[in-house]
Amino acid sequence: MNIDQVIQHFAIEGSMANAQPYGGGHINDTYHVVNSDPAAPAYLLQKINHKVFGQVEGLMHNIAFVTSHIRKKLLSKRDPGIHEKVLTLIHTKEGKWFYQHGEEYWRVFRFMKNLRSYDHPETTAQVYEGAKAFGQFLSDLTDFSSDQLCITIPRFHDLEYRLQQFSQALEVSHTGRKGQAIDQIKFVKDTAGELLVLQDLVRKGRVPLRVTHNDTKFNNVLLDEKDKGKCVIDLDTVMPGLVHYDFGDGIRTGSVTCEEDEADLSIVDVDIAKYEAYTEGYLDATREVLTPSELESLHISAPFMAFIMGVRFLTDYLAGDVYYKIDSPGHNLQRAKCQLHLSKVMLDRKKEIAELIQRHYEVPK
Ligand code: ADP
Ligand code: GN1
Ligand code: MG
Repeated sequence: MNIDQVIQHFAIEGSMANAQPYGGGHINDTYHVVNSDPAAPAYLLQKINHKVFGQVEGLMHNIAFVTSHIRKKLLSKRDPGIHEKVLTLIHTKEGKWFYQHGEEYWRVFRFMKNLRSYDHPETTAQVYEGAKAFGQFLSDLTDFSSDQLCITIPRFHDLEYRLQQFSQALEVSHTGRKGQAIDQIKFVKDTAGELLVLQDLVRKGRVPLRVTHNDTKFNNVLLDEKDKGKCVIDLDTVMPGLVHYDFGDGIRTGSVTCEEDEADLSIVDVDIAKYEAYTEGYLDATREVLTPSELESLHISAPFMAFIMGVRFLTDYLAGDVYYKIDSPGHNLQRAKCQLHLSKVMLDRKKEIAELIQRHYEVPK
């Protein structure tokens, strides 16, 4: 179905002039819809990846619940910037949150024209602001009951489960692909134990399950022209989870020296100034709600997220590129090499990083 036909099913103001592919997400297809009426809003149209998200109805209810919860908070504070601080879903002319045509599922948001995201933030001020917005998102959802949420991807950041998928992919993988990934396969096997500690903390009840975003890639927060953090977007994976997932994925993508798929591993590193800015921003919005055990274990977050992403990219490479969108046949392997290397770099610097984080949550005596 073409975009012109799809958009006509939604209750938009004005009419569509044109639509361009937008953003660099690995899962859904996104389009920027320009309005023929210059006084009417632009829109963001997305085709939801139904192979990845089996329960579209539940997923869309999650987004509607979460955005309405945040909107109510902003209204109660009489926040004047409300339209830029939470996503606005546009319903279909039949009053549904998505339009289904056969196996295609579509949704529309209002496009926030004065805001933008950064795949790779340029300044520590941007990092601080993005982190604070992600932290505020977590704080705003502390009183949101997770019973209302549909689990859109079960065991999403469960490392034991991701390692099982990795082992299964190894069994069925082409010898050629396995041969290309010998070093990464060994690294995953040798390092997994160190990162499974996070799962142990959950099992022992040391850290609580919260309502988390679970995909806090830095380009999932919008900043304004003055680089003020405004709106957290991409809410498909809001589910019960650990603060470590959100804190860690922001660092993995916003406080590093390279892109997610950097081929030159010699330049893959953490940018310590940005790491510190992220920590400061995130804690400025969450310090009041996080428990001592969460704070003390935050330093494991970023290597954990880099590692689990590395495992997932490697699994997809071994399985024949069935999950993520790719630009070339070796793309998932290149992403895996970069993310696994990043997790190693961060584990090698763990003492320095733990001290840095501690400085930001400890109250001076
Ligand atoms: P994906 O799942 O493809 O990552 P996103 O929902 O993150 O999709 O959208 C892709 C990009 O589009 C984002 O990184 C952001 O730059 C931009 N974007 C998303 N929603 C909006 C919005 N409501 N207003 C303005 N820009 C948006
Ligand atoms: C996917 O859709 P996008 O690009 O925001 C993935 C995330 C990964 C990310 C890696 C549903 O997110 O878990 O962190 O790629 N989303 C899903 O870039 O698997
Ligand atoms: Mg996104």
